[in-house]
Amino acid sequence: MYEAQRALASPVRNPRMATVIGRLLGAAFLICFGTGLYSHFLQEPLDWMRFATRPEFLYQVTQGTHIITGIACFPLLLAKLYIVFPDLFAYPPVRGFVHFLERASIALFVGASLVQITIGLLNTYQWYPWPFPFRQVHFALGWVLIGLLIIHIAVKLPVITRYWSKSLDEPDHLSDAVSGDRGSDAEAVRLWGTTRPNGVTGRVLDYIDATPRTASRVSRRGFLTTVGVATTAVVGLTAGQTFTPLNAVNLFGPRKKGVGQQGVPVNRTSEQAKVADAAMAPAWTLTLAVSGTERSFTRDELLALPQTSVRLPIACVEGWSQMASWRGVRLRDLADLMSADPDTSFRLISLEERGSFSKTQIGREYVRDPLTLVALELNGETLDLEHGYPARMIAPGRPGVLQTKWLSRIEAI
Ligand SMILES: Nc1nc2c(c(=O)[nH]1)N[C@H]1C(S)=C(S)[C@@H](COP(=O)(O)O)O[C@H]1N2
Ligand SMILES: [Mo]
Repeated sequence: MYEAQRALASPVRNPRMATVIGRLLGAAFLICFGTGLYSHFLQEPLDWMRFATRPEFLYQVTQGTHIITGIACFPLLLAKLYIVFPDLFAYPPVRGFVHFLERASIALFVGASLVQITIGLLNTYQWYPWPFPFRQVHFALGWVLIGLLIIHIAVKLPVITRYWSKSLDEPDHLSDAVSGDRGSDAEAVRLWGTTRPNGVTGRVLDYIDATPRTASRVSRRGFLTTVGVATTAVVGLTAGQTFTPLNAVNLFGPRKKGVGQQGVPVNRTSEQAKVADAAMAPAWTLTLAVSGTERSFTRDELLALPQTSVRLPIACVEGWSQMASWRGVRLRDLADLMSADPDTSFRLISLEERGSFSKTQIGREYVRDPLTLVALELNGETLDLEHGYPARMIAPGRPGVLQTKWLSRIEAI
């Protein structure tokens, strides 16, 4: 055990570096968790919840951030694992109950985070090589991870506070030990290292034996640069699917801006949704149902109502988004035509018969918003079948999954 640790000693494997990377990782986790919760509750709101409809690109930003911070976790988590890897061989493996809890929670934390970011990434490619429902598991794991993160931070608080604000160039415990400060050496061992069976301090002294100070500083910087470059690369080469300025270097993002019918990517096609016949049928109507009264509108009748033009993005939970121009009838006007109460929320029903997004709900804050349309046109043309012809929902700040395509019925709830 001790030999294994000795062989793995490296200038980047120290508590200061673990704190530096841990801080970045913790920040990425928290942002990812917060934006993920927001996305979750947009899709499954609790009764009392109301959501902001401005800025209209809000979800584009929050979900883009969710995917970007999730992707950033890959290099950061790998870096962190690299730094603390020798701890796997700590001797004795378990020093008591608290130590056992600490090690078990970290093992769970590492395992769960790897699963979490991997299924999240695969989801952005719409690849589901597992037998469980993605969204529920991703949501539950998010809570598990936050719980374990809190335990981890609590356990490591002494190390974190000791190394929080030290610059990499400042002498730290390890170099203090070089200069013969046995007190802080012992403290560093208590906080981080292990003790040899004969009582001589283990890792810290090893590390000192192995690495002259100047060399260690260079390779710490080198390590941070590598992690920085790797993180910038994975983020920079996918973020173009959300942030237009990076579109040209969007190599890994599953969707490209402007690629697809009418310049907008398509998520679920009419073929996958099996709606082509019903959508193209001349007999199509959109039925509105409010407190017992029903009224059906043909597409021509909808076109004869006052039309509004808006610019709103499609912002998919998978991270890609695309701004577009839409034209159609305000949902608010249709609700007023049906004399719906201003507090009414609606259920949107698609021609699509199966599929988790064939029925969605739209809260009153969106119904009353002047930008919320039953869209009939996209980017100056009749809405393409793939984008939801004859009519689809488009509302500010809503996730793409709730922008129901191929509408057939809108009912008050
Ligand atoms: N009926 C129906 N509407 C739907 C979907 C669907 O599967 N069925 N997918 C949604 C998703 S996940 C997104 S991101 C947007 C994409 O719209 P677009 O294909 O026009 O870009 O449509 C939404 N509307
Ligand atoms: Mo989506």
